[in-house]
Amino acid sequence: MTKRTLILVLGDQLTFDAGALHGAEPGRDIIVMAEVRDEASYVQHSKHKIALIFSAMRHFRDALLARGFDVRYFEYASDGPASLTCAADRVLETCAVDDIRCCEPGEYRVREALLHWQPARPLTLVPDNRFLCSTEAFATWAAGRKQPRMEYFYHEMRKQYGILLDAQGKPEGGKWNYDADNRSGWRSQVTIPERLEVCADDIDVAVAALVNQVFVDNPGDLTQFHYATTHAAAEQQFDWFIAHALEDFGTYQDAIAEESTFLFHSLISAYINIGLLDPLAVCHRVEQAYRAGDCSLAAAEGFIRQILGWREYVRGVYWWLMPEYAQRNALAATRPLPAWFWTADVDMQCLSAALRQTLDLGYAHHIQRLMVIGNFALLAGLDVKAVCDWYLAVYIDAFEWVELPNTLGMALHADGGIMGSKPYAASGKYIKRQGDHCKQCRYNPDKITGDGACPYNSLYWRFIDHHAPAFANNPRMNLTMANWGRKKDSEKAAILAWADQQLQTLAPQDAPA
Ligand code: FAD
Ligand code: DLZ
Repeated sequence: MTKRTLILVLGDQLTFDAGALHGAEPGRDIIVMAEVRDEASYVQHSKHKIALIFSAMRHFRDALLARGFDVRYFEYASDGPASLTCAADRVLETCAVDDIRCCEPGEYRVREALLHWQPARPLTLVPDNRFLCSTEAFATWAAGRKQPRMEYFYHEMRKQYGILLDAQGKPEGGKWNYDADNRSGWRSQVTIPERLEVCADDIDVAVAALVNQVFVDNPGDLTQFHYATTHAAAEQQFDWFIAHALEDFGTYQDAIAEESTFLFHSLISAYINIGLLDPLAVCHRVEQAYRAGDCSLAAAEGFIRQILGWREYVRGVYWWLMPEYAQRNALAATRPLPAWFWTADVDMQCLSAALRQTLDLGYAHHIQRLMVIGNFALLAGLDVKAVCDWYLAVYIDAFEWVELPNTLGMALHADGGIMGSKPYAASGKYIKRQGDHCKQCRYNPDKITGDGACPYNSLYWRFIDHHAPAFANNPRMNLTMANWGRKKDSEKAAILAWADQQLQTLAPQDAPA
């Protein structure tokens, strides 16, 4: 007789293609899904994230039911199971099954919980086949490399999946990377297309009411919830992106604009992360658009690199180095997180805008996360753990496997240089060049010290000065170090004193943690 299996489906594994559902049979196997307190409150998640996950879970439950599956679903309730394992235990009490199956969780924390669980039946964790590089393959690739850089990993992935290759198996157009074409600052005369509306259904409305009631103090304004919660609606959003935004995605990938929250970004990270879109299918669609002449090679390559390259790479780094990775703090950054990270009440226009949209919508694009918010945290030496916890909480797409390497590694350079060969540190000049926030700002990006000087400037030089020993042997920092070295001692002293004063105002050392 074939075995009857309890299949535990987590809130970010919402796809029929998930390994745990392979071979699952309606009428025989039992599927368990649960909205639980532990997952909803291990950080103070954005209301958008909880709403997206609960609503997408309920829609997926209905899709499973429509295929005839026996689904035991726990909607969020005060007397409901507190954890995923408690939910499964409750079902095990009343249902006779032979074994339990679950897809490998995305986060180390949840994997540990499952491995320490002692269920009534044997548990098998199956690999998460949605990722294009297995954790083992990544560890093998990275082991023994002095510098396991994303770029080389990405070349391997392009070859392995045959994406954007020419007939000889060489990179399409002769180059692997067209980043040099993708760094334009914002030009305000460019027209930004209007986004495709998402229509909320009864499930979305019920979930929003629940989230507003239970998670009332969490960040996020659900009157501005515009996310797709089904596979079909996520596909529509992605279709819209291909037709209306992909062509300009590359050019303005690094831009920051006062007048646009989303620019030409795809907004699909959360959909891919929870299973509403498939990463390989997304890459194939973008390649098709290029081959059909609908977008430039630079746009297609720039987009595919983010998914086939960066997304897989950060996941590889996470599982390769956890749990030790989460403890890293290579630049000994310990300053408390300022309270305005939770209110956006700060005068720097770029920072305030990025924080405002983050807190309201659960979204900021990559350059806002990296070069505006992350850059401030890096220059100010904010506590690594506090910053990582904040990023994990506020973004709709945040799961530790992707959030941690991006925040701790890429933004804060706290991993000692795995995610980046040099820190992503920049002065106000970079922000001025990439966007138009400075025009509205009370600070002047061309001034380093004195009233009205943009704080990023003095903080940048303070950062360079403080970490000079750490960067002394880094050839990519030579120019910056030499520029600092050429300044007169009196000028250096004035910059450092001004920076300390700025820090004391913006991020007091004695602020409550
Ligand atoms: P687009 O700009 O349209 O990019 C397309 C897709 O590429 C994204 O949807 C995403 O799937 C992928 N992608 C792009 N860059 C990265 C990257 N560095 N790492 C992984 N995938 C990438 N992404 C998350 O999904 N979750 C996070 O919690 C997260 N935290 C971040 C924290 C920091 C400090 C930084 C610098 C980046 C973080 N990112 C995170 C990566 C990236 O910023 C987001 O994926 C992106 O902004 C999501 O918006 P989008 O879908 O419009 O992306
Ligand atoms: C993020 C999240 C939230 C907010 N709530 C739930 C939940 O109630 N039930 C669930 O199964 N999953 C939830 N998730 C996603 C999990 O936290 C996610 O599966 C882990 O972070 C592992 O990646």
